This record gives sequence, C-alpha cells and structure tokens, in this order.
Amino acid sequence: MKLLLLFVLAGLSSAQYNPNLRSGRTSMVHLFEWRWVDIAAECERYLAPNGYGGVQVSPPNENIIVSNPYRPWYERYQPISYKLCTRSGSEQQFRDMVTRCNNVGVNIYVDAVINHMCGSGGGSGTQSTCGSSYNAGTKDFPAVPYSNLDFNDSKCGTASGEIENYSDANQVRNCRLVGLLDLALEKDYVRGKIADFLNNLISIGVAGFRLDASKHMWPGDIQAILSRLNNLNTQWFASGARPFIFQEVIDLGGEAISASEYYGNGRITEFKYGAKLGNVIRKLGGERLSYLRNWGEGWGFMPNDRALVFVDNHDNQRGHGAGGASILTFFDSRFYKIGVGFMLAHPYGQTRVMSSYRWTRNFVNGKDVNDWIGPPSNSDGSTKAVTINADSSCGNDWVCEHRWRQIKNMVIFRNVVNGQALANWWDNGGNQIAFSRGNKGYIIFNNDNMDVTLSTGLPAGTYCDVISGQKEGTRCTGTQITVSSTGSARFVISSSAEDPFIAIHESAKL
Ligand code: AAO
Repeated sequence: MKLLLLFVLAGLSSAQYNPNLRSGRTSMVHLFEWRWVDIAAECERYLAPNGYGGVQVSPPNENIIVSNPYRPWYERYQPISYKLCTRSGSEQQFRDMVTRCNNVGVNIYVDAVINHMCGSGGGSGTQSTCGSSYNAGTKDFPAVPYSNLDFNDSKCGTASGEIENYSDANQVRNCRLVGLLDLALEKDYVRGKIADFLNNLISIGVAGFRLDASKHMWPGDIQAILSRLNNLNTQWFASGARPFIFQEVIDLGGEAISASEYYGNGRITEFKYGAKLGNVIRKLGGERLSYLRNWGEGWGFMPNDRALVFVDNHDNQRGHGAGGASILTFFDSRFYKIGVGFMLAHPYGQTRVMSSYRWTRNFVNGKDVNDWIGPPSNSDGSTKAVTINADSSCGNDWVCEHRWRQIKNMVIFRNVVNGQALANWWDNGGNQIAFSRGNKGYIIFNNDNMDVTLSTGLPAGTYCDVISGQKEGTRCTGTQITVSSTGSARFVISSSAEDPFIAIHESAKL
C-alpha cells in the first residue's frame, strides 16, 4: 500500500515533464505562424504518417494588431485577451485542428503568453485580432478583464520601468520586458484568469504549454498557476494525465536567474544546446565534432529529464533572444541538416524541430533589419495557405524543414531507437563521428573527407541510408550500406557532399 502510494506520488510529481506523446513518437515540430486549417491538414496528411508526435502552435489568443511595421510576427506576443482568434484562425478552426490532430495521435502544445499584455505604447482602440477594445495607456483590457490594479509597475523600481539589468532578478521579474505591460502574477485574481485560459485550452484537448518569458515570472507564481490546471481531456489522454510544461528560460550562464530555479515546474528550453552545437558544426573557436562524445549533461547542460532541446527557435533564427551568429538555420541548409540530424540521433533531451517561413534578410551593421517580417501574407494582412508541391516540399514561402527528407527520416530514426542507449561511439579526433543507439540504429557524420570501416553494433544485412534516400518497397532510393556478419560496415563520405552523414536503422533494412 505504501509502495503504491509512493508510485502514485512519483507519477504525479513527474507528470508535467512528460510530453504525453502517443504511439512511440518522440518529437514535436514548431509550425511557426501556421494557420489552424493548415495544421489540421498537416497532422492528417504528413505528421501522423511520418511519426511526428506533436505540434507547438503560435499563440492562439487575441493579440494587438501592429501596423508599423506592418503585421510583424511578434505582434502575437502582445495579448489583448484570452479569446481564441488570431491570424491563424478562429476559435472554431482551433477546436477543429485540436480534434483532428488528436484523432491521428498528434498532440497540440500551445505557446502561452501569460507574463504580460501588449506594449505600454500600444495606444487604445480596437486594433486587435478579435476586435476587443483595450487601452494600453490606462492598462485596461476589458475583454479579460484586467485593469491597472493587475500589473506590476509599482514593484519594479527602475527609473524607466523597464528591465535595465539582467543581473538583478527583481528587475527581470517585476519590470517590463521590452515595454510589455507586466502582469502581477502573485494576485489571486490574475492567476485565476490565466488558469481559466489554460484550462479552456485543456478542455479543448491541448496536451501542454510552452510558457513564454518564464524567466520574467517568479517560479512560485508559475507553480501556483500550474497547481490550478486540470488534467488532460480523457477523450484522448489517460485519466490523470497532466499538461506537459516547458518554460522559456534563456540561461547561457552569467545572469542572476538560472534555469535550475524552474526545474520544479516542468522542462526548460535549453538554449546552450543550439548555441554550442552551432559552434561545433561551424568549427568556430576550434570546436570539433569529436568533442560531442560527452554531449548533454557533460557539456554543462541541464539534466536530461528537464531539457527541451532545439537547434534554432523562432527568435534566434532571426537574431532575437540569445545564441547569436552560431545558431544554425535553414539559411545554412547543409550545416542545418547535420545539426538537426545529430539532435534527433542523440538521446539527450526532449526534441523540437523548427518549421519556418522564408524572408529576405537585410543585414545592416550585422543586424537583420528585416527581423520583424511576418508570415507569408496577402495584401489584406491575412496569412497565406501552406501549399504542397508535387515533390512534397511547401509553396508560398513556407520552408517546411520538417518535410526535408533528411529531417523527416531522422524523426522516424528517433522513434525506432527510442529508449536505446548511445553505444559504439567512434571518432577520429577531428570532425568525424559515429555512434549507434543500442542495436537498432547507427549514424555517422563527416565534417571532413571520410572513408572508414567501423563496428556498428547492428545485425548483418543490407540497410538503406535514410539521409541520401530511404527504403521503398524492396530497394533503397539512395546509398546502401552493408553490415557484415561481425557488425562492421564501410562508410565513404566526401567533404563536398551536400548531406555529409549516413543513418541506418532496423526499419530501413532490406
Ligand atoms: C516588440 C518590439 C519592441 C517593443 C515591444 C513592445 O520589438 O521594440 O518594445 O514589441 O511594443 C517578441 C519579440 C520582441 C517583441 C515582443 C512583443 O522578440 O522583439 O517586442 O515579441 O511583440 C528576452 C526574454 C525572452 C524573449 C526574448 C526575445 O528573456 O523571454 O527576449 N523571448 C520570448 C519570445 C519572443 C517574444 C517574447 C518573449 C515576449 O520567444 O518571441 O518577444 O513575449 C539576454 C537575456 C534573455 C533575453 C535576451 C534578449 O540574452 O538573457 O533573457 O531574452 O537578452 O533581450 C548573449 C547573452 C544572452 C543574451 C543575449 C542577447 O547571447 O549570452 O543571455 O546575448 O543580449
């Protein structure tokens, strides 16, 4: 009986770290700025059939409409109310998406902006995505409702009312982040409004939340809100299942606030991951692939079971947030595929794949002055549909990294090798590495010229490389790799190869 209670308690206390993925799936994709109707279709036609487990969606609640610059992507990080209408679609379309994705086993995770409302300079009127009125000057948001009593300004203490110094935890949490009106999350009333918003999403069927700007909220306030959340909708999830929580805390070290303060609430975005991996793959500062031997906690990252990992996110792919020039993005597709391939092959962390739209960069003094450009849109500001080309790539300037064969097949690889330990590590001391995941999958990377014969740990046979092609029926559309009766195989990769890595696994064996 005591033992049973212990298990129950352990289950409860660890629940918010579990992404509630279904059918042996392991990864989510951030479909940044996609419309709900397109996500619903993508779940059915592509994500479920290719083993993706979930989607992080852009904030679904009403936001301010910014017209100068015209409709930037970041307006969605300036809430006006918790009504569910945005450029991505209406509440009805949101509900339909959640239902259809859930029905094919793909979870929806909502990007929840609960730290603040719109910017203090947002003016007043009804320039908002559901047409609700607001007054940023008097801090009135009648559609929630919030009034000037519900904000933090009196506690801030800086002359500007802004965060001026990240070495002062008080400022970071009680002052305005880039002018955004900072909610007083210690108030029972405010906590209640936020919990109602999140519980509404839970009842619709979402599986969890990215908590935006978590560094700017006291961990105890987050905890108090989370304690009010309901269990997931039992139409799709096990009874007692808790919402998955991942908190956006940028901790590259050297500031007052560290990610570890948030371990009790859920997972945390590990920003060191993409920054360091970018250095290694770009060979910056003398970094080499062979140094990845102890990747993960060995690199000073947070514990494996607390980390949400990604190569790039919607901020740092355009110079916002943190990570700087080392971050790999679709603009450097060759390096990017190596980075995402490595992430998906390596056991550390809960993985998130990025899916972007294209914009024209324009660097002025090292800064992209086009970093604000919103999603592909029509002249009335509405977001363009994601169209699908005959070769399965996307049109209308949607990049769809998650549909790149190399990335899609590595998502499947991660599912196949799920739970298997990293083994058979090999490196040449330089920029060539290889490892297996138990005896189920093997991957080898070359950031130089390579011709090697290695022990893979896999059963003998002919395997299809899932990077240069894949297994189709009884043949490989790309390179074939022969594993001998002793488990060894020869790998030849040219330094000029567009995809300088090879991956094989038991489901891609002839
Ligand atoms: C927009 C305008 C503003 C305007 C405001 C209000 O751009 O000029 O004042 O509206 O009208 C997004 C955009 C913002 C946008 C905002 C609202 O990125 O430009 O403001 O929507 O529309 C900090 C936060 C982090 C945040 C990140 C962007 O800690 O939470 O800034 N990310 C999330 C979202 C993001 C969103 C918001 C939050 C707000 O993902 O999309 O903003 O909802 C240091 C700190 C970090 C800090 C960065 C940047 O990082 O550690 O915590 O992130 O600075 O301020 C090295 C250091 C590294 C450092 C970095 C940069 O790498 O190692 O630690 O340098 O200095």
